Amino acid sequence: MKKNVQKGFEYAKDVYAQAGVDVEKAVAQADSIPVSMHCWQGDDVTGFDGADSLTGGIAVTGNYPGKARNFEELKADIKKALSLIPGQTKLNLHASYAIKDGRKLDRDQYTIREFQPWVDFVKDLGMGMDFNPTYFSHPMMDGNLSLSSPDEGKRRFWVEHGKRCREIGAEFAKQLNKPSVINFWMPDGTKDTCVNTVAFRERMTRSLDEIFADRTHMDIAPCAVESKLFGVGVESFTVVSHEYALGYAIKNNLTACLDTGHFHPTEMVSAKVTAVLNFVNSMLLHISRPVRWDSDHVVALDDELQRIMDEIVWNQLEKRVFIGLDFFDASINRIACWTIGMRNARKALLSACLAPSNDIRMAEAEGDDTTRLALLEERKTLPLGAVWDYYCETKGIPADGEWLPLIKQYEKDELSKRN
Ligand code: RNT
Ligand code: ZN
Repeated sequence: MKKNVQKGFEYAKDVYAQAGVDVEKAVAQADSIPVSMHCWQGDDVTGFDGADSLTGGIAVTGNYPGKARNFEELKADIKKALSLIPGQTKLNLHASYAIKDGRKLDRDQYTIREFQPWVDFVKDLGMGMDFNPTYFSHPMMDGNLSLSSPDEGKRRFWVEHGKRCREIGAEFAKQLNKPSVINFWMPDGTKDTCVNTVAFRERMTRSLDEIFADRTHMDIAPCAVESKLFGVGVESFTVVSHEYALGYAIKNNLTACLDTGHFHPTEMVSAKVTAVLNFVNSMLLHISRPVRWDSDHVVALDDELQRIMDEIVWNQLEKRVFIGLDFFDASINRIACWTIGMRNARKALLSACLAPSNDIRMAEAEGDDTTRLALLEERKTLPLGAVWDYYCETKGIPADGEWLPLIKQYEKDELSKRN
């Protein structure tokens, strides 16, 4: 342990003790909350199953050198990022990252075989794995339609894909002994005004009902439905809007997925957490950073991230809210993207655990809103950084200021050799 880190920690422990907070307990709590790291930041959502372009109304911008081109490179990059991220991490995989090894089979035929190499990879690292059917970047997409396509052949293809993904996710959970959340996001919608919105939603509902009719493994592989406001080229009508997704999840006892980039600019997901949890047992978060639109910038340690983590931790919702990240930035080093975003999520969790939340809540209960505001404000400058550095060091993870040179070195040794 470096001397200044130890000294900083002793000071921080003192300051927090004065605020009535047990630092060791808070660190252990923050460390144990899982955060799911999305595989798709590493290769700009390209995947391995043959897509030549990204469709579905999502977009990656930038052309920073060194993008992972295959399974080996993506694994190496993920491992590098993980060596710089403390805490319980899961890997969040998309079905388009199937390892086919030359076998000719399509998304409606995938089985655990195409993902066993991924399971082996995360098992070695002691991690769990979440999963996503991939309803984009594929020739069977009907434009931007999948499960709501009027083309019955295409609709059936995507229903089968959903069913296969549920089987695969359940297998992840069994082999890894940790729940696997399976998230369904469909980009379905129209560029211009849609007049028979009912027909699209009826087909979507029929498809989802077919996929979720079989209720087996819902305990170990809970399924989530992700809502969205609009996409690029899907501006006028989104089939799985927020009301649709939430309604479907409530009615069918599924998990509700809220992506922080999928709402109107002044709408905050932090304000929705305890509202939504009145009606569903669990929710999934896709934490992103929307800049003016669903831009998927790297997650920053901003007020909204902190508010989300405060809501979860202060209301003891850790077991009901699955936390995942969802962003893709190709304009800067991609491994730094993972590292910065994941470390920020964990910092916000740590800050939530370290805050004197009991006193804040007590002030509120007593109607002392003055004290509530004073404590909320003072909490912002408590010595979080000193505890963070100490936490990283005890986990064998580089403290702030120390991880970036390691990424720069990796860029020189590995990434610069890819072109
Ligand atoms: C798209 C959704 C979705 C995707 C990933 C790749 O707007 O947020 O979650 O980002 O599935
Ligand atoms: Zn998302």
